[in-house]
Amino acid sequence: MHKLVSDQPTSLPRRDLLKNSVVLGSAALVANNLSIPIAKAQNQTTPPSLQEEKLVWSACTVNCHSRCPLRMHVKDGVITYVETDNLGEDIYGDFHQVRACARGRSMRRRVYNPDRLKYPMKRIGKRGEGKFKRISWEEAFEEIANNLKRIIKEHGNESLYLPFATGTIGATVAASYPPPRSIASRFMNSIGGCLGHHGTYSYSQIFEAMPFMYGSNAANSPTDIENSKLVVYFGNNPAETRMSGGGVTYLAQQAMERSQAKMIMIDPRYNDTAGGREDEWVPIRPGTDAAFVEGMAYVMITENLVDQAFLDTYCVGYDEKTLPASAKPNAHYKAYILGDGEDGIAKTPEWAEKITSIPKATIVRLAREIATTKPAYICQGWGPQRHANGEQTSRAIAMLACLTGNVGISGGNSGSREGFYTIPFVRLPAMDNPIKAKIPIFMWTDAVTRGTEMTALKDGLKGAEKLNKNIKFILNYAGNCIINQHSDINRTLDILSDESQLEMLVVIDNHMTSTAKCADILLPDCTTSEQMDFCMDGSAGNMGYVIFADKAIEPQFECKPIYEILSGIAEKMGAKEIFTEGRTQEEWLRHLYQQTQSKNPFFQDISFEEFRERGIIKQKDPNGHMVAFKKFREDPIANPLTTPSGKIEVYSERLAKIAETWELQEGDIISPLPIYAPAVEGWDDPKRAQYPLQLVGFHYKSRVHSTYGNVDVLDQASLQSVWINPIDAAQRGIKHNQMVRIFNDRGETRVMANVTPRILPGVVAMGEGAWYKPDGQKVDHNGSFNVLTTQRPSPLSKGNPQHTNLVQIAAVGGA
Ligand SMILES: Nc1nc2c(c(=O)[nH]1)N[C@H]1C(S)=C(S)[C@@H](COP(=O)(O)OP(=O)(O)OC[C@H]3O[C@@H](n4cnc5c(=O)[nH]c(N)nc54)[C@H](O)[C@@H]3O)O[C@H]1N2
Ligand SMILES: Nc1nc2c(c(=O)[nH]1)N[C@H]1C(S)=C(S)[C@@H](COP(=O)(O)OP(=O)(O)OC[C@H]3O[C@@H](n4cnc5c(=O)[nH]c(N)nc54)[C@H](O)[C@@H]3O)O[C@H]1N2
Ligand code: SF4
Ligand SMILES: [Mo]
Repeated sequence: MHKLVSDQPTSLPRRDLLKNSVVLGSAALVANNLSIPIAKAQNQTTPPSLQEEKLVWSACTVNCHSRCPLRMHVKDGVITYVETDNLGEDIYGDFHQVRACARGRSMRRRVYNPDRLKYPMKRIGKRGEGKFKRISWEEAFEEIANNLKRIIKEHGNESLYLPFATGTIGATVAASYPPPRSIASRFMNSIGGCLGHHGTYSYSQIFEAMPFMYGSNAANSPTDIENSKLVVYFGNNPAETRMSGGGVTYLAQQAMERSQAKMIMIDPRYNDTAGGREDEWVPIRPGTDAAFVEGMAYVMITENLVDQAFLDTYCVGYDEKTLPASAKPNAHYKAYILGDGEDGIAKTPEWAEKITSIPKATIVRLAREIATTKPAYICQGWGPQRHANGEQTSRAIAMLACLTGNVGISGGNSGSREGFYTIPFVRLPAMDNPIKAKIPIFMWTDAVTRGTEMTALKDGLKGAEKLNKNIKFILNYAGNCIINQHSDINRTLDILSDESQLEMLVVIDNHMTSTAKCADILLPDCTTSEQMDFCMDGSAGNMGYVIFADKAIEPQFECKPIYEILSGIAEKMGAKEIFTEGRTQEEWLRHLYQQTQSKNPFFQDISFEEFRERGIIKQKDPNGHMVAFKKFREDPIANPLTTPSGKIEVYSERLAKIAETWELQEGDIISPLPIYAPAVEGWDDPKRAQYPLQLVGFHYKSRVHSTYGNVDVLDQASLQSVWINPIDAAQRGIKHNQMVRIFNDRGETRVMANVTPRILPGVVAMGEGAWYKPDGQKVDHNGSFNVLTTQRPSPLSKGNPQHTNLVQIAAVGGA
């Protein structure tokens, strides 16, 4: 008989538990959590009570763009205490310690969490209801393989899909992303391939746009700030998004101390990176950075402050001298700024003030300061680009680096996000995907409902002119982008509820997430602590590192490592040999390490066992600080960029062609110039009459997206809230800490108001990633962001514009 499991035990009173706890990360906290069942270690021969405490190197492999070593104290098969890197110096730049943040240090609470999935399960009620019955692994493998075989027969491999899923991005064998090296891709490729995707949820807009200008996204490393006189950050918040000891925030801070560089922070929010360390905070309306740059460009041009020699030598299309022949007369940047271009509008500081809300006197003053303080590290986070007009914004910010000649020099920067060095290491080969069609990663819901209508010119398909099939099968390993992290949760739930469209959703996770609740088959994976792996791509500016993430404890409950799970399905599909090549997980690790040793002399003297013992290996970039486009700057003829002209394309002929040939939706703007474009649902959208507040998101210190979102102590350390200016709050009768409703046509969420002058009036902000907790009436009660976001993609990359939203806010119980 199958045991009925209606949902997992998610109802531990987390806030009550905290009454007994004081210190974040202290061992005492475990005692308070004893109500959480801890599975007894399997395969043990020594009675647990006789075991000595052991110390095992493990890692936090989530997608925060850091990677951190964790040193697990293990007793009686249970992790009792978590420490971090204790090797190397406490001095910046000298192989400093890579210290985990509070999230990684709370790993026990993720491993021993009441939301932990325990057994393979099969959906019983309707899809999304969260009702499951327990099944055996054998039944799970059979069920998945039989459906896969049927769907491949009926619809072909092009109807299979792997969504964006970054839960174990730092792992090596267990890596969930990116496709060229993820284990899920290897599985799909071993059974004939699947529909591909391009772009990411992180940086679709900027990564698509910048290559049109520079040929790449390269940037100087943050350590190079020690050679800068000025740091100009556009929507960059390393204090929250690059928090760890290996992360950028520490390096940038130390570098600024060395060079005594001033820091200007441009952000609608007074973010934590400003946090008292900034010289100036410039609050700006979301989506209008390009207009700010243009107002400054006007001042620089009219006051003769631009670096004309740089623009003449290295750029195409700044003025008439270098404008490509195919362009219309006066289609150059300078004419556009001075009002001699097609729109006839001079981009004066007065013009920019109306759009950005930055006072014109500030625009004039900052233009003079940025143009005359060199070198300047002009850098953008990915906040400004995660918008409906994000492609235009990201290039416009880079234009400031070109106007001031800061590209290709030490202490300067390209205007892109910080560059970093990683250690070359051989990864699990994912094999080739025979299916060449790729959808924009954000548009998977469209590919479920109208895939066969999607085309290259209308929907940004790559590798094919059109799709032959809608998506019918999704394998979601270590991702929450089906529900929590994808836009417009209510629309997605509607789409998934029609089981004739998406025929099967397999979810492999550690926890009962909102995505897991929609699974047809739900499989419990091991955490990083329960298996042996390498943790890759760690970087601290110009220092790279790799971590040996050893197995600290036995798999909990009936969990299996992903390698065994996918091997099990592959076996039923007759593809086990192709998938495993006859190796176990440990054999793969030894094999990959051996290959790395033969390619990278750095590892030759360190044996596998020594690496295991040592835990972390650090290496400095042999080239010192990374300086993007250095060779091009030194000799642009000998070292051209990879753009068609070999130069920086201020005017892009390729973009001009795209703008002419693509079928764009009304309101979508692609320009050959890096200039301001109004955003759909931006500050001047007529919809503001109904929904007057611009809502931006930010990546929050208490979570990594939704991961760690169910760890009680983290939740308490930084509560979920919506930031609202006292002026907007007073107009709505909202008090600090009061519960409010945030809503628009797509949905509603409820959360506490944080009434604070740290946000521009007319703008509200909320951390993304809080777990979706609906009440059955489609209202979320946990400040889960994506009930409010749209699935309409941005124009060029067809990326996620999740920071562009119009909403209204009202006090709960208020008028
Ligand atoms: N509104 C809004 N939405 C956003 C963003 C935003 O700014 N605003 N940001 C976007 C961005 S940049 C990103 S990168 C995406 C991130 O979206 P996702 O890639 O979905 O990231 P997470 O929410 O961290 O989900 C990771 C999942 O992996 C699971 N997991 C963690 N470790 C393991 C493991 O060892 N094994 C298995 N099987 N599962 C594991 C976690 O439990 C979690 O369910 O979100 C995007 N969504
Ligand atoms: N703690 C933590 N760290 C993380 C993550 C996490 O979830 N938690 N996620 C990781 C991942 S996958 C990613 S992709 C990165 C994300 O890194 P980012 O995309 O850079 O992070 P965000 O917080 O979305 O945006 C950075 C800042 O931009 C501001 N901003 C938003 N819109 C605008 C605008 O129009 N103009 C300007 N000037 N500023 C704007 C926001 O207020 C915010 O302070 O972070 C990584 N690091
Ligand atoms: S969440 Fe990021 S910074 Fe924190 S411990 Fe994990 S990898 Fe390190
Ligand atoms: Mo991301």
